[in-house]
Amino acid sequence: MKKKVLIFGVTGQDGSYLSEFLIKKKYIVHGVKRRSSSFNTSRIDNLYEKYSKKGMLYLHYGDVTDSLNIQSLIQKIRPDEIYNLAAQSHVKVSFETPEYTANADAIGTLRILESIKNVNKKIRFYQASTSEMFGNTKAPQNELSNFSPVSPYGTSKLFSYWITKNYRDAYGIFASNGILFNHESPLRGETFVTRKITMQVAKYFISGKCNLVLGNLNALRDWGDARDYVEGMWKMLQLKTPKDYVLATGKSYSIKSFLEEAFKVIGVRVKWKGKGLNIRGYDLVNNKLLVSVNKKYYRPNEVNHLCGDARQARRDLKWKPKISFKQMISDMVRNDIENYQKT
Ligand code: NAP
Ligand code: G4F
Repeated sequence: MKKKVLIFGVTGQDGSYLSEFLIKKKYIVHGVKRRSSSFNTSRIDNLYEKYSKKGMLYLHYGDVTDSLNIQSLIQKIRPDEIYNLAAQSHVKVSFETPEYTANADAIGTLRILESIKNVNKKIRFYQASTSEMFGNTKAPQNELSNFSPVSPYGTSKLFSYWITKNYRDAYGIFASNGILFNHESPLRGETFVTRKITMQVAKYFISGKCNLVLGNLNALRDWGDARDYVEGMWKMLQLKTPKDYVLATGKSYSIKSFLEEAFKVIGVRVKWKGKGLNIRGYDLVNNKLLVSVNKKYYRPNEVNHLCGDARQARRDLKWKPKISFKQMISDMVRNDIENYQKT
């Protein structure tokens, strides 16, 4: 009998890579997509085309703000494993939609866990926890570091982290938190800083025009590749006993460094002038303006420095990132160039 898996958040970056990974592992994948007035399945359309007719991928309408929907999906599908990747995942947006963010990112997890408790306590559960829960706790951060979130997103995710632990301890459910540091890819959402940068780099390469306007360039992030991280999620659910794990590369870079590296892929070097809100980046060779800063992209609170210590995952899961920072950026830029050429 093939194992069945249910993925909330299947249409997102990680949902797409995880589906592909699990189909290769011979799972039957059921994914939950939201009803939307425009198409929202572009990241999984190719998988759906290839695998739905073979009975390896099914999509269902649903929403983690709807308990009845969650309960009936779990009852109907009877999955062996559930991955909760569904979230309003944009930190800046969480300051503007705090109540919705808490409903989806915090209570959504509780709804799924409560359904698991009611339907079948043997279902294994993965919760997409995040390094944002550490806030400004000193780097490097690991499973023992203090949580101190500084956004509605981080705070909502911390509720989910704790409720996942509570249900594990109280009801014996196999429930694990993956505390994942930033991970990117060619499928990264277009409003996250890395993708925003690589898309503009591609545009500059093709058209000679670039209008990149960013916020804080000095924050440090530990950026890995999503394709490595979905494997770590799966590994967590294959252990004998459930436990929480940090997945990270252990190296962090500023937004400025990411940007310089992305322009290097197309052979452009960036020259910086000015400071703070007046900082600007120019093409070293022709002095064209490439990047400026606008206050509107700053957050009311910032997480300044994330750098993960994933030694526990390396030891127990035999997990380590394979794709380097440079390779990941190169893949993202090249993919955006291809996309740009198609339009
Ligand atoms: P993403 O691309 O933003 O995908 C989020 C997914 O959740 C999308 O499929 C989205 O659907 C869905 N969703 C949003 N609200 C929902 C709701 N109310 N009900 C059902 N589905 C809903 O995020 P990602 O980068 O793949 O990240 C996956 C998960 O890991 C998220 O929970 C995120 O918070 C967490 N995380 C991400 C990172 C990272 O660096 N990528 C790091 C740590 C943790 P639509 O496509 O319809 O919007
Ligand atoms: O790309 P970001 O929006 O990612 P952020 O806030 O680190 O959150 C991502 O990673 C978390 C894990 O640590 C996930 F849980 C979360 O779901 C999401 O995937 O911003 C990264 C940094 C921030 O310091 C931000 O202030 O980039 C800075 N930044 C500067 N200019 C910008 C911009 N961020 C965005 N989105 N857009 C800008 O124009």
